[in-house]
Amino acid sequence: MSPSPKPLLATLRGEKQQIPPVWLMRQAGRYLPEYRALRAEKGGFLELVSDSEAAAEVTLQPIRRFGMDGAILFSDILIVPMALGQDLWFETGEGPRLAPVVQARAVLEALQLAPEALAPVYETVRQVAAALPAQTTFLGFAGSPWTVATYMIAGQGSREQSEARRLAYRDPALMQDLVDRIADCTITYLLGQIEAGVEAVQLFDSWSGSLSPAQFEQWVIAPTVRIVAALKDKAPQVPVIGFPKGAGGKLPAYARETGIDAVGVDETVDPAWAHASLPADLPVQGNLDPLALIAGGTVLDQTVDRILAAFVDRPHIFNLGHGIQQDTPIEHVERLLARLRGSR
Ligand code: 1CP
Repeated sequence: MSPSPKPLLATLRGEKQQIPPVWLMRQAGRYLPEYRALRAEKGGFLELVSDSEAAAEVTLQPIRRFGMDGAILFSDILIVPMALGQDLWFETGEGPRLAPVVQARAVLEALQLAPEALAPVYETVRQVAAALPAQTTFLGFAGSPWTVATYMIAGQGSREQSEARRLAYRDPALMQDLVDRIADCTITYLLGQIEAGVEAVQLFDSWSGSLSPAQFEQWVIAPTVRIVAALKDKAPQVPVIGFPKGAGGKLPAYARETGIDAVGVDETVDPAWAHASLPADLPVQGNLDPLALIAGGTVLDQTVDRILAAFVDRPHIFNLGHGIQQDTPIEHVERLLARLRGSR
């Protein structure tokens, strides 16, 4: 096998690589000193995201430092609620906050997409696309409707997504309208990213794990089917990665039913089980425990080797099972990459 010009994109299209391409979720962020410096200069996270030149620079930082096979657009899943008119800010040391929370129809009805709010993101995409090395694949992304809804309903990250799950039982029609509205906006947003230059997109469903099987069908699988179909209609050449974190035993149904081109697997899933249970030849992305990366040493090496061995017979994109944490030593990322690149 000769190496592909864009190994990550080729893998997403079903081509197995000798050495799996790699990128890390949240690879642009606070574990990098060059990120912390630029964020301090700009004043905060939202300032960084809305400054296209700075956001493009942050997107490129892990590519320059590590030569990752994929560059992920520097933005956030909460840009969609912001574009729908929900105020978004960051509490220092805590995280994102949204107001007002969506618990009643009147609040939902007041939300309307303001397309100009997404314009800085498309400008970031254009700048990154012009600067990226030829072998690097450019990934756009959005949150999945369920995960975005959990923030819109609770106003912040929430334990077991209780507020959203309660609302889904109490008023399923309201929940459906909210999920539909987020899905419509997500389709527009991802098509905008594609038009501006991303080559593949990932749907982050970070909080799909708290749903019962029937709710998972309704709030995760069904909206994903709709989004993937709409993207395929307009941009059939652009692969879609679905990442239903915490889906566990519901992964095979998700992979079969949604139409996604590749599936992200979190670290709680046994890679050998994933290989045996997922459709043959479906590209799989994952699934190193971010804490094994922090641990480093032989624990890291053994965990990496086990993942490589499990997915050796299918297209595999090496990644973490969830985002990289801010106290991850940079030398451990380097050790991981050396292990992968020397693996075959
Ligand atoms: O510098 C800072 O303080 C901000 C930290 C930060 C960063 C670096 C946030 C706030 N967002 C981001 C960037 C980000 N977020 C990216 C950029 C590209 C990359 O991967 O390098 C991406 C893809 C996301 C996606 C995202 N945002 C998700 C899905 C992935 C995941 O980790 O599960 C989620 C759930 C969010 C919400 C969010 N944004 C930021 C925080 C701290 C959170 C979590 C809040 C919470 O649940 O309490």
